[in-house]
Amino acid sequence: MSEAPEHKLRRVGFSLGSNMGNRLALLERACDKLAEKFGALRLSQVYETDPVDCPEGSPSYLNACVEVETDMPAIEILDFCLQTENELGRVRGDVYGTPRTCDIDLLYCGDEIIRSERLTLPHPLLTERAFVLQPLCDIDPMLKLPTTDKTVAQLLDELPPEHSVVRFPL
Ligand code: PH2
Ligand code: MG
Ligand code: MG
Repeated sequence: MSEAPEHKLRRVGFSLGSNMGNRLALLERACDKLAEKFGALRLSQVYETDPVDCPEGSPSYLNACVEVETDMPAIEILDFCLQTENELGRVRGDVYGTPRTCDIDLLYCGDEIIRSERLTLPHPLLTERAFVLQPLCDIDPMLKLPTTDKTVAQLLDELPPEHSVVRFPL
């Protein structure tokens, strides 16, 4: 009998973003909380990025990606992300893309494909966003998501250079 997916150790990726408050400190705190929960992290570089699909005049973001290994069910990981965002002072606005202290998006859980009311995996916008693909390439440029034959490096290469993503010196 095959193991239930929730009992399998698999690679789980997150996108971190902040465009309000002390952005770098907030990303660091998010990483600390992820490390506390999941143990060793694979960390990308940090990038300063143009806001994409955000209200006019939104401040620029700092973005990064993190990968962990865990057997935790995806929906519990999602709940952990939301709880951590709250702990980091996130207040949800009614308008998409309002400035936030910290956004923690679950990007992928191994080969799981999920389309439920609360969660879509892999993250539906991942393949269109340089602010996610660029840091993912730091972690593993050869990574392939279960819904595409292309590596994240290929996907990034094929994106039009619409939005600036610049390495943020630490
Ligand atoms: N997050 C969004 C919308 N737009 N743009 C950038 N550059 N970085 C983000 O993290 C981001 C965004 C929704 O969560
Ligand atoms: Mg997001
Ligand atoms: Mg989010």
